[in-house]
Amino acid sequence: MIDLRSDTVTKPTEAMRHAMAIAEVGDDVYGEDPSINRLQELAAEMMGKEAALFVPSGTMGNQLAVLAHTRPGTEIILEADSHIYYYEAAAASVFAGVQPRPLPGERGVLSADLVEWAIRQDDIHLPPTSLICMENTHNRAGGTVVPLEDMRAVYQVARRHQIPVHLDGARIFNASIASGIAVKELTACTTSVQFCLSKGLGAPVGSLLAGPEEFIEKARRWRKRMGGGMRQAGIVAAAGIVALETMVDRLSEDHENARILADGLAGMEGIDFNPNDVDTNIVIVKPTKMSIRQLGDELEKRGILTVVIEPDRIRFTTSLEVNRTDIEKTIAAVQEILKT
Ligand code: TLP
Repeated sequence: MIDLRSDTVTKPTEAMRHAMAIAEVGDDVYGEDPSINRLQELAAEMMGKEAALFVPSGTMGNQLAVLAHTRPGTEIILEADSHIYYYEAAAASVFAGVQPRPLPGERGVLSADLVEWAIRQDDIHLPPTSLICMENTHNRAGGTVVPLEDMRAVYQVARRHQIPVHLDGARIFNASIASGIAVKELTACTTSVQFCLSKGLGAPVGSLLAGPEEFIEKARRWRKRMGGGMRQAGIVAAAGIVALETMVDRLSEDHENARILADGLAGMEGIDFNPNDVDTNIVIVKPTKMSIRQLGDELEKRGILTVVIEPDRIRFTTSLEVNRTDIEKTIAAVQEILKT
């Protein structure tokens, strides 16, 4: 199968499996797992933050951030297609008791003016704004890179109003590689950041939440409360260290493959999308000659897996699980399906 459903389908490399086999471990709830401690220090350093916390998933990382930054009855501003709003099963409302305030973005980019407009005045009727969230790269916008100047503008507004900013940086390394902007420059525009090891970086499990020391201590308490104290999880953290040390640069291969796929699909009659919207490893298209189900099913019959993300849009995601030949086969398959 050619698996283009997501970069979450990536499997650990041999080097990761070896590192896992020999990982030094301890009880992380006592802070005694050397592999987790090393991973957290490395992550904090790479993100330019005081501290970091290893968490089982990106969703948990984001939700611990919401929990640690806010209090019930407040409101969080986020982009209407962001993962925290769209794909986390209303967790922010369920656990943190906050009200989401989704704002429309342009290619996933929140306008600083709109954010400022949405910040609540001090009024007994209104929920105080307690957090602003951004996402880079932006998944549902098509893996788009949020430009540094837009992040800076939102951060300046947030600082003026003394509101913290959380970045869902599940694919922050994709954003950095594609834009040539250092991760630390991007994260300098946020109070906290969550990034995933288990996507294009290939590690089997885990994400990191990074931010100020005091915030991370609060998040650690929340992680325990949510049952996320993982004991000898150094076994998986070891793979995460390999991911951070050796897998970041290779993301450019995924971007090249997505570019080839986008260019290949762009000329086809029966496919509607703008290939210039493809910045990283995600290609989202809209078939115009057949239903999304038909296209997905026909691709699957030919051994190609994709994901339906809207009733009329399908997503192809490149990762280390697919190579150039797979991409060429995919382009040929779509061409053949559209002709019939
Ligand atoms: N995204 C997954 C699905 O949940 C949609 C995917 O296949 O793309 N932030 C962003 C921007 C993400 O794309 C994801 C995963 C997460 C957070 C959550 O990470 P996990 O799956 O580790 O909870």
